[in-house]
Amino acid sequence: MKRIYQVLSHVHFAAFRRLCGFIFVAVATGQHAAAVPPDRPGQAKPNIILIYIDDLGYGDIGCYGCKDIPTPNIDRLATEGVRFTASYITNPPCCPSRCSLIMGQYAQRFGKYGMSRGLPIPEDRPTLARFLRDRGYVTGQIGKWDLGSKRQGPLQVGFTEVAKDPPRKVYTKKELTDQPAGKRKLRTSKYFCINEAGEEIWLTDYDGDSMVNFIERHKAEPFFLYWSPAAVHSPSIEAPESLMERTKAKGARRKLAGAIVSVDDQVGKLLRALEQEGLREKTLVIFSSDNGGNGGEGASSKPYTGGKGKGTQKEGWVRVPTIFSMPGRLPEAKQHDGLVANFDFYATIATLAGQAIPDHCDGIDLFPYLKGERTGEGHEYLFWLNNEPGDAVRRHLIAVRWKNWRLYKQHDKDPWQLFDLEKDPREESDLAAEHPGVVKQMAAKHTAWAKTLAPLGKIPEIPAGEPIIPKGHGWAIAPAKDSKDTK
Ligand SMILES: [Ca+2]
Repeated sequence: MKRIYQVLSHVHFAAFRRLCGFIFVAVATGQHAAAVPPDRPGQAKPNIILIYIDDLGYGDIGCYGCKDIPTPNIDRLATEGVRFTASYITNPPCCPSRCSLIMGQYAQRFGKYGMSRGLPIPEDRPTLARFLRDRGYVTGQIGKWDLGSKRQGPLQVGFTEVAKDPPRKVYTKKELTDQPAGKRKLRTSKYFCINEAGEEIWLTDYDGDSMVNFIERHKAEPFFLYWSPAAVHSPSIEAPESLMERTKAKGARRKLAGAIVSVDDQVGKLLRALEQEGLREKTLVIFSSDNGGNGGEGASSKPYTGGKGKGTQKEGWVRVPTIFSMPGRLPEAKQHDGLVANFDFYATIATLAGQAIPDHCDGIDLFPYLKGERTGEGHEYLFWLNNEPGDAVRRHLIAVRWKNWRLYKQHDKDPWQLFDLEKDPREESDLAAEHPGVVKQMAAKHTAWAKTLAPLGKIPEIPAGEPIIPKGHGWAIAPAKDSKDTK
C-alpha cells in the first residue's frame, strides 16, 4: 500500500509540476493550452545517466529471473521503472554495439557491419554526447570506450569530461606463481587499480566513486553521464572472495557472479548520490548491456540460448537486459514487451531533453510507449546483417525480428531458419518449412532494408596518437567547444 501511495505521489507531483509549467507558458504566450507540449526548451533539462555493461547476459540479474546472484539495486531500478523484455543489440559485439548506441542508428548506415575496430564513426552527424553538449549539457564518460577510429576518443566526439584511466596493480612474481596452474592472472591486473591515495581498489568500485564525484560536481546543471565499465567482461578471475561469497553461484560462474555483484553495488552508490542531491526524479537512469553474456564465464541467457563465444547465431547474443527508471516521469514496476533497439536510447534522450530527434536517427522516442500513451510496436521489424569479410565467421549473422518470429541464417547461401520465440525461446524447432509465407515476407523486408545501407567501410591506417582515454587520476577536460553543431 505504501508503495502504491509512493507511486501515486510521484505521479501526482510530476503532473502538478507539469501543470504549473503548462499554465505559466500558456499565460505568458497567450497560446491555447493544448498547443503547449510539456518539457520543451526553456524548462529544466532532465539529467541522463546511461549505464552500459560489457557482456551482461539476459538471465544474470534478479529482475530477469536470476536466482543465484543478488542484484538488489539493479532490481530496484526495475521496481522504480520499466523493465524491457525485448531489448536488442542490432550490431553486436562490443565495438559496433557502442557505435550504434552513440550514433543512434544501425551502424551499417556508416559501413560498420561486423567488429571493424578502428573504423571512424561519422562526423557529419552528431554523436549523442555532441548532440547534448551542444544543447547545454555537461557530458561525462567513465570506463571502456572501444568506439570509432584511433583518434576518436570521448573528448574528440562530444564528451566534455572523461575519467582518466587509473594505473593497474602489477602482480609480483610470487603472487603469480602462488596461483593454481591454469588459473594464472595477468602480470598487470585488469580489475585491480591503484587509487589516488596509492591503495588497491577494484576497478568497478573506483568507477562508481567517479560517478558520484561527477554527480556532486555537476548537480546544479544538466548532465549526461555515460558509464561503460570494463565489467563484467572476461576474465573475471580476479574477483575477490568478498564479492563471490555474497552469491550462491557455483563453479566457473562464481567469478562472473562476483563481478556482477560489484556492478550492482555501484548502481546502489549512484542511486544514493542522486537521492542525496535531490536529483532522482530529475534523472533518467538507463541500464543495459552491450551484447549477450559469455557462456565461457558461466553467463546465462535464460530463457533463451546462446550468447558470446558459442551461440552467436542465437537469441542470447543479441537480446539484453534493459531498464529505464525515472520516478514521476515513467511508470514504475512495469514491463515493456515491444521490440526495442539500443539506438532508441538516442532518440528517447533527445526528446526528453526537449529536442527534435535528428534526421539520421533510426530510433524512436520510447516514452509514449512506456507511459502507455501509444500502443503497438514502435519498431515493427528489427534487422541484423554481419557478413563482413575479415570478421570472425562465428559472428556472421543475417536476421529479422517480427512479432513472435525470429528469422535467421549465418551466411547468404544458407537456408533461412524460423523460430517462434514465444513458444520456443530456446530455438529448437525450425518452422521455416511450415510457414513459407512468413519466411518470404520477413526475408523481403530484410532485402529492402539492406538496400538502404552504406557499403562496407574501410578502416583507415591511422597511427595511434595519445591514448584515447588519458591515463592517471581525476578527469580530463575537453578543450573549449570547437565544432559546435547547430543542426
Ligand atoms: Ca561486449
